[in-house]
Amino acid sequence: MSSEYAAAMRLAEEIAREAGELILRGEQDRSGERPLVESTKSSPTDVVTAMDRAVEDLLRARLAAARPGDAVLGEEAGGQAGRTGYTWVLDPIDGTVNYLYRIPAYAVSVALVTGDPTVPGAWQPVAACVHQPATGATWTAAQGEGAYLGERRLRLGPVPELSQALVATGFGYRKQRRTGQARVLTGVLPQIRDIRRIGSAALDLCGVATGTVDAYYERGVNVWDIAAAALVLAEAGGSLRGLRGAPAGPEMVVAAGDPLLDDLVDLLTDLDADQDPAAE
Ligand code: LIP
Repeated sequence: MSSEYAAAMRLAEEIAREAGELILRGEQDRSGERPLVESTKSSPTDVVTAMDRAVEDLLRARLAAARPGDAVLGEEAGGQAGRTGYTWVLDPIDGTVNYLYRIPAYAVSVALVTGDPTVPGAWQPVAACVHQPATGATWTAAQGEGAYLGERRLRLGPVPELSQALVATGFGYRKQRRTGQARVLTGVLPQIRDIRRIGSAALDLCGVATGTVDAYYERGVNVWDIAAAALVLAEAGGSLRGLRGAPAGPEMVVAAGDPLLDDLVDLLTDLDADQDPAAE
């Protein structure tokens, strides 16, 4: 690979791996103690650790040095304007609760996108890295140049029918949202092989690209959770969609290979999975 996007992918991988080393050094320094929770966001269980902030600071510093004109949008520090038309979309630790509980299913997610990443359907990832520090697993992709897990080129295998599909999903942090998600889950579970709740949207989407799950859906994820893994999945032959013709976004993300994607979208549409219950 020699394109500008391939160079950006290599930069994304370099800084994601450096961020992973920072996280693992912190793990060693803590020797079994839980990370420090600095604050919460949408609910008392939606935590931000000191390491979330330190990792995003590191990613931003490296990007400012390497590509000073690009914009940045990060989960913890928000948006920073640029002048190149490109935006780096960062989730310093996707799967923060897993990180807090020392469950290895968390990842550093770094994506370069064109367009406006704050508007669903108005952005396109062109370079990406999802790095899982606890295992070393590293997914990379560049637009039009394929998706990789390490050196292994990823291509979706045969796609099962819905009743045979292993489906990943996740749940939000607010009680009202979770009540609705539980309702939807009771409608989905009898129609599929089984559910997996891994706790990181980025790893869920990379799991679809890798074949460790067949599909993923979730209501309420943010662009930084999915931007990098969306390119990995697309370059592996899968795709993401919302419901009722909408693009993937906070209302709903559904991801799989065809025709399973169509069948899961239809099931979730019938279940009104993009709706929350009325507030109590
Ligand atoms: C997480 C998502 C996951 C979702 C969790 C959480 P975070 O992102 O990746 O899919 O189910 O509730 O939102 O908060 O760890 O960056």
